[in-house]
Amino acid sequence: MSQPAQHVLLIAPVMDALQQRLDAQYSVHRLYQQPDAAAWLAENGKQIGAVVTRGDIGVTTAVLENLPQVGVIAIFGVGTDAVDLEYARRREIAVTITAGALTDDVADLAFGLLLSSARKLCLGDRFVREGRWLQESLPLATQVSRKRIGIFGMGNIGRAIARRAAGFDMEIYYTDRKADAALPYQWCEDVLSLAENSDFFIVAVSGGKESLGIVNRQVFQALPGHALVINIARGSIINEQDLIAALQNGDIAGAGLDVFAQEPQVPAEFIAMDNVVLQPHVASATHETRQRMSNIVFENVEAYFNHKHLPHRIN
Ligand code: 8YV
Repeated sequence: MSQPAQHVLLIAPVMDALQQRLDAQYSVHRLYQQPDAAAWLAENGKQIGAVVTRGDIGVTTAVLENLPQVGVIAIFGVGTDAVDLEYARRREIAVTITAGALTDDVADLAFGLLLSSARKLCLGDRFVREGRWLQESLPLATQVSRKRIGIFGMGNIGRAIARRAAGFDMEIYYTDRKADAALPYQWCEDVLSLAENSDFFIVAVSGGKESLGIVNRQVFQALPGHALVINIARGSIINEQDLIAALQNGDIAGAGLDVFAQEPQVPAEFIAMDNVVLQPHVASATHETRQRMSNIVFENVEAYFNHKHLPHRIN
């Protein structure tokens, strides 16, 4: 077997420490810095052995078509929705993710958003900074403990959110493709029945074709009027226009969002609403987790070029 080329194509910037490690070991090409990416690919794509990209960015099939020797797509993240896995399978390109590394951080941020939305933490912070405490009092907030939480998607992250919810003595409901008899939580057969049972509705399902726009007007209407919607998964799962309408009509009471349909663009309607807490897609963005993610990506690229078993391959 011929030695694969030790050239790495970086689709988008990743953590500096990872870029430095890759630069030290391989010939790294940064597609995002090419003024004419198509021309660069046509000329240089043949030498690329490994693609490194982020979960939220992925890599297009059009790019992969220019990489005849590529053997691995190492994703800095867990989302595979921006990679055509079927195409990768046909070409026998391995896909690796940083599974496990970010579960706790994402669950923590889901709870951070839940607490910030319910207890009006951002509003309270602005209230103090603006000196309004001197004249008035902050409107009452919503209790979190012992409420009903509905978790859409019971993968690793959904389960980590449920464990945190148990610490708040919450009643835990979830939906997924099928019930898991080992889980001590109440399964709902679909998103609508989950919504009916949710004071807090958490989107923790994978992005991609199957979940595209699935949290829509019907779901918002099935939620109680006091419900808060939290999304730490993908912007594509929620129909953003329907969410804006539901917030404007008072079908739901608020939202906490880390992800959006067209990042980094955030609809002006969300920015104008005091009952929406916004974050710039940072659920996995802690020093500790990003370091672990970097190590995993590097290990997979290294294993690939050394013809070793890829430790985090998913296909
Ligand atoms: C990252 C993500 O923020 O895991 C994913 O799929 O979207 C996030 O953890 C992203 O991949 C890095 O920018």
